[in-house]
Amino acid sequence: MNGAFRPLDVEAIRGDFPILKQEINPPLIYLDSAASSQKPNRVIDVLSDYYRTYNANIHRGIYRISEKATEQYEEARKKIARFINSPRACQIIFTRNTTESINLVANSWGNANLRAGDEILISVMEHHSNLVPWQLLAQRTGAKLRYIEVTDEGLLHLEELDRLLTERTKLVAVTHVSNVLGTVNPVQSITAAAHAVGAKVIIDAAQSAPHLPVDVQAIDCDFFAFSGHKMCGPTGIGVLFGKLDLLEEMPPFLGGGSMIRTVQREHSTYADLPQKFEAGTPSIAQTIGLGAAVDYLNDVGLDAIHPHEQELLEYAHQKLSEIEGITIYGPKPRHKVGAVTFNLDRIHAHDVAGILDQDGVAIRAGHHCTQPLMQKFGVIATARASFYLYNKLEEVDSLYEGLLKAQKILIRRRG
Ligand code: C6P
Repeated sequence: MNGAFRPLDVEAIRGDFPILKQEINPPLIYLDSAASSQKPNRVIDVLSDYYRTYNANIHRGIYRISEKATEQYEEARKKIARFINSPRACQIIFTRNTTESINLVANSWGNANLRAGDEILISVMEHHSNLVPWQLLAQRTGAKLRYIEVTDEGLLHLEELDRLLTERTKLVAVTHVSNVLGTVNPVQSITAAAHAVGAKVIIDAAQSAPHLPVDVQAIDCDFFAFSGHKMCGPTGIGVLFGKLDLLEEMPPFLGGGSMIRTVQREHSTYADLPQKFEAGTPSIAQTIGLGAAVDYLNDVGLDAIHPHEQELLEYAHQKLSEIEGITIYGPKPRHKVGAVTFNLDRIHAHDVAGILDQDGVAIRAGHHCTQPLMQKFGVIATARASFYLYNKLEEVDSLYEGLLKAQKILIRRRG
């Protein structure tokens, strides 16, 4: 596969993903990439190559394979910096995942900067990863958590922003793309409005970085967090981007090896960025693997991936809307990326997922780590099909057929 073709050659892409080429019955129809994406050969090969030929710790060994591992690890940092248009590579901090990136900001920047009476503004569509760390921070500091509501259509109530943003607001934490509704939020204008009252902004990009070209300088956010495993990379590697002045003044989050300059019995001094925030042995293979995933996505081209996913979404909306007794949550496809979320009348989402699995169709069912959003829509769970570059229209047909089958089996059984 190479990046020369437009539009996306889905069959060629699928050839890059060995899990999709397995001879199994029924074949795998993977519609759960929002939970974790599949991995192309290029990433799997890079992981294997590291372990087979130059496995060593980094930033310490004065020998060839350690130097190579360090070089590849730091090369991945540069690739990721370019991928999101970070001004400098040292503004890319490697973590385990989005969750850890957000917790890093809450504990380091948050503890140092928030006081009783300050406000943190988040939204009702946040993943628990961009909610619970702020609740904990509010409990530690006496700050107050406030919410941007979600409309019935699944968009943010942005008319409320002027009222919610005041000189008390110290931080705005919003998701770029909702993992449930797929809603794409206007993070650039939210950031500008937050900055106008002096608040800092963190963007949860777990569901945007895999699908949309992102530019942290254009958004002008203060922090930007995402996970490797949702964008063709391995698990165990996440990213936090931060503005240089903020990262420089922030205290360390975790203490230990690699993050220090000098250690005395009573106190220590800390390493420069990014090492100050990378205590202990990092996820070396996974980081190098994420670098390969970024190469892969660049070669295919996010500008080609996005229209393909939109076609899948449009088609899924159209097909699923034909099903009697279905409720689809969230906005029209043009306002979203990646996912379609729904319920069938009188059937629990887990039962829907179970029936689909009999035919090899993998979707996610549950609260998707967004309980306040579920409460807003008055449900305890939904079913969600999510798409990525390797999905094809016929797989939407299989989803559709599977849902009809679920209705037939489960509604008849219940009478
Ligand atoms: N959402 C989903 O199925 P981690 O687990 O740290 O890699 O990502 C957390 C996270 C944060 N924000 C958003 C918007 C997310 O979607 C996720 C992960 C998965 O929707 C697993 S719950």
